[in-house]
Amino acid sequence: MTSTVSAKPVSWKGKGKATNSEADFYDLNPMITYRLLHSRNLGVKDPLRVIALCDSDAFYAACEQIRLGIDPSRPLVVQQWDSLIAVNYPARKFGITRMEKIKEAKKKCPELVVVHVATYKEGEKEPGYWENPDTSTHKVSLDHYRRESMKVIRMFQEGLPSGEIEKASIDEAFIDFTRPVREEILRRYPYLSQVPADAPNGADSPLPPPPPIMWDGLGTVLPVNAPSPVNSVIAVDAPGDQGISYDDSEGIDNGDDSTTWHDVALAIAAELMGKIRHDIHMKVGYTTSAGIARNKFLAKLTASYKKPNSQSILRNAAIPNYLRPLPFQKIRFLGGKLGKAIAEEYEASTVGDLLSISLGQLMQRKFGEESIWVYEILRGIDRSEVKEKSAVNKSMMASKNLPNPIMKASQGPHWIRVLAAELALRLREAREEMPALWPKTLVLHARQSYDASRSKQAAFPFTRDASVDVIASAGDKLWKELVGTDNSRTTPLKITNVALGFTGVGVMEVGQRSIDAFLKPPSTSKEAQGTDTPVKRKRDSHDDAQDARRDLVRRKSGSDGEAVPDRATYFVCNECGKRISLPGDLVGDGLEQVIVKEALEALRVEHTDFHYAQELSKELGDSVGSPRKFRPSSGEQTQPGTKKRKPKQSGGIAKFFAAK
Ligand code: DCP
Ligand code: CA
Repeated sequence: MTSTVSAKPVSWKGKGKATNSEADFYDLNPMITYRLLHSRNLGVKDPLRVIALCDSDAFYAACEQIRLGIDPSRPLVVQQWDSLIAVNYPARKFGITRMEKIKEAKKKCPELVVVHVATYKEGEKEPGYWENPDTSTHKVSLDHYRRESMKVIRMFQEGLPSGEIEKASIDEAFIDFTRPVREEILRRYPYLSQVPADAPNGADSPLPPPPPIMWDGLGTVLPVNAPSPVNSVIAVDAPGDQGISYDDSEGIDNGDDSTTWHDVALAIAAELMGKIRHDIHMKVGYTTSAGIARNKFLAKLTASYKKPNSQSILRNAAIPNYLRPLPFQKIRFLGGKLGKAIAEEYEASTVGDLLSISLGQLMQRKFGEESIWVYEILRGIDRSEVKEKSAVNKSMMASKNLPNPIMKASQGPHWIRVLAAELALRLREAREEMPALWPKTLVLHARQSYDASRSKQAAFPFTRDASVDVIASAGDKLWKELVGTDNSRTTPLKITNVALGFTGVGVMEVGQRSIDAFLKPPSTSKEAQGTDTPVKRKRDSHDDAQDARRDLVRRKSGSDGEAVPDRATYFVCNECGKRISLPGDLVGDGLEQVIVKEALEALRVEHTDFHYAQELSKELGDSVGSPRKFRPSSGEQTQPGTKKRKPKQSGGIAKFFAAK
């Protein structure tokens, strides 16, 4: 990696000089002390916070261009029915925009490559690129784009193991560079790691002045003084929809001497971002555009400054001139009623128009609790965190708007099958990442004309084989409950949307996994074939996590005490000395050893949880939770005369017993 900032040690003579005297923007150059630099968990208050928003260029169009191996310089659009949903940059040169009709686009560019988005059709397990797909029989599939999106996200994760990444949409993600950048600053400028002996206020002294920055090759640095181009400003919430004007300030240091340590942080983040973007382009083929600034709001705003295949950097000093001309109703959450009310109240249209309104004035009006957020966002302050979203999708929904509404109940199963195919594929793919994923509930929504949607849901069968057939038949049952049958209905039908989805998609616990294996008949269970020798499968991260948990369980409730035979159906708890056994119906002949072992592990986990809960309960005292609330799993051999309580239902082996 090339160094963009001189590593020359600088003598200590710094002071937190304010480079921007703009009273409206009061926090552009906070004093950065040794204490702040050395603190680790400042979170959103970190004065060296650096966030990027990285967005793929003309994403669906790029996905199709790469899938089909088409030259990227050829104009290409992605079609959904008779509209365009993505237009690549060569096609944009012909003036083609999204939401245009195919006919108009072809008139503008006769050599235009038009790809219709993949669709599901009934009877097919996978979506395909069919000839003449029809909205009355087919359903759009975004699966390919989701898969490609995951490839890009994985490249972010590989490129930045210590940074936080939040997927913001199918083709964009926020990256929190604060931590890796701080590590890099301390590595490049080792003199910052110690508070100098002559520092007047010890650790609370400001850092010495930063070294000069060579911005060349790092991206477009937004100008500090010149007003920003109006077009790029407009494209806040809809990058790419507007015409884009290019600013050629690449590599310019804006001729001012106001370089700050935050600028150094931005420059390092720009290096890291540039490298990741380059790798994405080389390895998976997508070009991206990024914005780099001090928070999410500004990073997003900056990302659309110059596209495609570019990155733009918003220095704190450039914030005022970038924000002032921005029509504030383009800011997310200020586009609706709130923005309209503010516009009317103050006869204002740009951010600049509102800067003279004090926080007190905002609060006195009707903007109440939102006043602080409004006041701060207008000054480029955004405290929202970059939060990694759980890898587990809590729900998966497949939905279809019906241009030809369903008029008879018997037409439902056709669409349910189409939606089931999408769900089956999505679950299968999610399980490639996380094998133990299991949807707890299947839900069916149906919207009748313009009424609100109605829904029915049911527990989803506990099976690994979530095939189209299994999902569709569960969906059909829900349909009958929700809509009835042709014979049972007395009121006419006009269903304009059907959606089928999984909710509560989570990772099975150890116990649940074994239950899954139990539920498979031995003849169809791969793992159960060949009775004694477990079939080897590829290890995955889930296995590692499980191993770690098992180690912990072994240490706590371990089988290290009494020697337990290899084919044992019990273990002896180190903590209470009790022998904990699998119930009789699980230990009969014919059950494969690997399954028994898993069930035993599940029992062990639950038993340890019991002890843990008991300890916790003792520590917290009865006011919080009585130890009586917790009990060992039903596997414990109860003393004669002891009243047997119901096993806890939360998970582990108990769930299995409950399900039996
Ligand atoms: N998309 C869609 N319908 C919309 C907006 C977007 O189907 N109204 C899809 C197609 C886009 C993808 O989402 O390719 C990403 O949306 P973007 O707004 O990021 O647009 P692009 O990536 O196509 O273009 P840009 O380069 O301007 O980001
Ligand atoms: Ca995009």
